[in-house]
Amino acid sequence: MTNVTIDGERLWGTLMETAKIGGTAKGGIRRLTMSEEDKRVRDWFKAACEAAGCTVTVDTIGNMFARREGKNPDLPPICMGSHLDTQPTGGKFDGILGVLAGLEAIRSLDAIGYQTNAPIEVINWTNEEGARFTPAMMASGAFAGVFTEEYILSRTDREGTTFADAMDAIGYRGDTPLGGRKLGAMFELHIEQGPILEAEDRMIGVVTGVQSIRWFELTITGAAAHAGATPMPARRDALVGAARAIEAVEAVALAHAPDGVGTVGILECRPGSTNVVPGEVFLTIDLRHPLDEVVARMEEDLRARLAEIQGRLEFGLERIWVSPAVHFDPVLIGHVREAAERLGFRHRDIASGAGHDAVYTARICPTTMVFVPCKEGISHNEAEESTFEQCAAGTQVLLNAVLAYDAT
Ligand code: HGY
Ligand code: MN
Ligand code: MN
Ligand code: MN
Repeated sequence: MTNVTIDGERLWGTLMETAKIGGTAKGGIRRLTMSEEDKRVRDWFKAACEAAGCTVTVDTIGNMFARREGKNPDLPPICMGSHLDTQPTGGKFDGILGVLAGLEAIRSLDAIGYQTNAPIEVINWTNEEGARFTPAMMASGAFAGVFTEEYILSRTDREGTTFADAMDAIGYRGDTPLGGRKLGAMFELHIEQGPILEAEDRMIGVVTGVQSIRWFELTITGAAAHAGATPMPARRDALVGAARAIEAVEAVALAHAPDGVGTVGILECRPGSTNVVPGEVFLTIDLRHPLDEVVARMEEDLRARLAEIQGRLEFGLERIWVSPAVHFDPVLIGHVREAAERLGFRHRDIASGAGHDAVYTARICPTTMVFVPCKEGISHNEAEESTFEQCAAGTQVLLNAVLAYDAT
């Protein structure tokens, strides 16, 4: 198999250039899906891929596919990719590295005129983060047939804007039908978003799978009342109920330690006035564990604890997303491990705490991931950092694993 060497400088240049699109004062990125910033980075990605000789198509929910033909057009494409959307206070690497590593791989192949057997596709999956529209990873999920197109188009953000309207506002509703076509394989490069690789001084994570995830929305209804004239025993204070619910989420996670995690990420207190006892609170809950059956037990535990604390309040708990644990393809995992080995990078097998689009592509084609470290495991934070060496190493392993698979 020919060695194709990636150009770390060129890769790093694309990371730093795109980091300016939606760049924040603290050095992070705010690029919510289907925002003006998302449009600009999508335009950048399309132009860069077309300049590299790819044809770029967009499907009906905005997923972008940059295709480089191989010797045999009948073979299903070997894909690389991830997501260009970010959290509200996201970092420069989460998702973006996986997409730009795919572009760098294409550019490196072009530089020596290497033609793969199978076509190569670099994918930008819409709305991996689930920050503006829930759930997360919903567009790769729809491509894999888990969510319908109607469901995706109808999702609304906290301002009430539908996904369809937001997508039309930036002109990224494509005409390529959603899904329904075979992918040959998917390799996703991503930062670990946790501390293990850095702590063990390892350059590469050979990712074996992704843990189980459940998302909930909880609406707590009490009674708005006057902060001065309402005696304490007469109150139905929804925010006090929310405080107890948040404690319950933490207790559920700790009761399933060390791998159980629980997070309340959004809290909206209504009406939100200094001298009004809160009548209603909306909050979100994210429960995770490596095992599906344990996450199911965590949900039961949560429901029992909420029933105990609700008192004279109404608790409306709705489960809005279940993402079962996923195990990646052993053959592709082998190619990643082999590539890391041959390149002399310290590596280890690792399961992913974070969700990724690879979770859903694993349902429709052989899939795996490559991890590189990030500083102190910090992610979903503007301080997220990875290094030139780590990004270059991950991209070289990604390309070598793809070429090894293409040669089989
Ligand atoms: O939620 C996740 O794990 C992913 O970052 N969207
Ligand atoms: Mn990500
Ligand atoms: Mn993320
Ligand atoms: Mn992810």
